[in-house]
This record gives sequence, C-alpha cells and structure tokens, in this order.
Amino acid sequence: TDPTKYEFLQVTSPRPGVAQVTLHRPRALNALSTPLITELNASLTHINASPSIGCVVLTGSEKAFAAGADIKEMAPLTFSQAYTTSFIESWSQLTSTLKKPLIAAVSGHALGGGCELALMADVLYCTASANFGQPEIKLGTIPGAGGSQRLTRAIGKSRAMELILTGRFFSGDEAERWGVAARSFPTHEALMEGALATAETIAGYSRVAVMAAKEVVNKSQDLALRDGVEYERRVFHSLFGSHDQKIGMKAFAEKKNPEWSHE
Ligand code: CO8
Repeated sequence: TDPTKYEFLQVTSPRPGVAQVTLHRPRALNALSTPLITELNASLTHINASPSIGCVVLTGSEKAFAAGADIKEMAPLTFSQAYTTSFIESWSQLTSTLKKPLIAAVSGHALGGGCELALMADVLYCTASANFGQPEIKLGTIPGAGGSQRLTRAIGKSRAMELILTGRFFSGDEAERWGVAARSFPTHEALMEGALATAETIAGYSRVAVMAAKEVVNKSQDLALRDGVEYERRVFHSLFGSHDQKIGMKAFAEKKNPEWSHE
C-alpha cells in the first residue's frame, strides 16, 4: 500500500495485518466525487489482494467521515447521463470486491452517500457526537447508494421512513442505541484506538476463517433463514478442508497459541 499513490486517500498500515484507508478531501468535507470513489475501489482491490493484510479500517477526519456524494458534480447530471454511465453503480464494488472485513470509524458528518458508505461496512464504530443522516430529500432527490435498503434493515421501517422523509440527522449515540453502530466512543482518539484494536484482533485470526465468517454473515442480509442456515452449514463443512481448522483445534487441545497458515 503506497501512501503517495492517491490524491484523495491516505493508505497506511498502523498495526500488524491492518490497513487504514483515510478519506482525504478536507476542503469539501470528504464529499465522495467519482474520482475519490475510483481511488477507494482501487485501494480496496489492492488491499484485497495483499496477503499481509487481514482487516481494513475506513475513516475520514474528526470533522467529517464524508458529507455525501459530491453535490456539485451531481447538480448538472441529466437522466440519460446518469443512466448510460451507471452513475453510482461503481460504489457497489466496495461490497463485492473486498472479502476481508471492513470497519468504518465515523467521526463528524456521515451524510447522504457518506452515511451509505458507512452502512456498507461490516462493522460500524462512531463517536457519540457523529452526525449521520440521509438528507437527500432536502435536495429534491432520494438516497441512491443503498441507504433506503440498508438503513431500513438496520433500524426498521418506521424509523428509517421518518429519517429519509424528513432528512433529520441522527447522532452516533442514537446510531449505537438503534444497532446501526456496534459501538460509540467519547472522542475521535478513542474511536480510532477502538477501531484499530478490533482490526488487529481480527487480523490475528485465520484469514480463511475470517473471510468465511464475513461471507456467511453477509448472506443473512440476502437469503431467507432456511437458505441462510443451509449456506452457513455448507461453508462450515468446507472449513474442515482448511489447514487452519486443524491448526486451531490442535493448538486448543495442546493448550498452545495457534500459528495460522492462512490456508
Ligand atoms: N458535496 C460537495 N461539496 C460539499 C458537500 C457535498 N456533499 N458537503 C460539503 N461540501 C463543501 C461545501 O460546499 C464547502 O465548500 P466551499 O468552501 O467551496 O463552499 C465545504 O465543503 C465546507 O462545507 P460547509 O461550509 O457547508 O461546512 P459547514 O461546517 O458549514 O457545514 C455540512 C457542514 C452540514 C455537512 C454542510 O456542508 C452540508 O449540509 N453538506 C451537504 C450534506 C448533504 O446534503 N449530503 C447529501 C448529499 S446527496 C447524496 O449524498 C446523495 C447520495 C446519492 C447516492 C450516492 C451517490 C454518489
């Protein structure tokens, strides 16, 4: 991960096995322009293929995770331009290319597309004062990167409907209470420490098992319960073919720490 390669991102590896991707477009509060999303997709593709990385933390600044899609870029778009260029479709690469867990660490504004980006993460951590919202209705439009679907699954129809129809913001504290965020933290520093510590823990496990765990949990969002349980069992059975299952269970019996082969 070459930190000098990107214009709108900083990519570092602050802990063993952990990549940190920091959105860095400070003058526009990390508004998610197409060039920024292209860089984000490229960095995650690179991280996905990098054997030394087991978990990713995606963050912004203390002031803004991301204040939305780039309104100035979108303002003049016509229907045919949006349709024929599949505007926004490249965002879904984030959820399909990355097989390793992604933790979003959200401070400040996470609005519109920024909120949707955070909702795409596998684990969402935030500060208690983070400012989430889907304010698209105030701009004469609606969420376009999965907000109406993921937020509704996360917090239920009535709450999601209220937020999306009014554009009302909600705090990190509310996000935690409603189960959108796994945890909220009192400060930006505590948030980053918490996110990196969790990422390091995950990166310390078998890559094969971690990827399988992410895959089966995500299936629960798409499949009916019976199909999901069957899918999980098939993947569970397949892990008896991995070296790391043998390594992990042998180490338990011998009261040792497992040395993962990641195979
Ligand atoms: N797009 C482009 N520029 C932005 C955006 C944005 N979403 N948000 C902030 N900026 C820019 C401002 O224009 C300003 O630039 P300049 O200095 O050149 O005027 C700079 O960032 C700083 O912003 P403010 O001066 O407004 O900062 P404040 O601290 O006063 O306010 C707010 C912060 C409340 C976050 C305010 O900037 C704001 O309301 N921003 C817009 C929030 C919003 O409506 N987001 C939703 C956008 S729509 C969307 O995301 C649709 C998603 C559709 C699917 C995904 C498609 C990609």
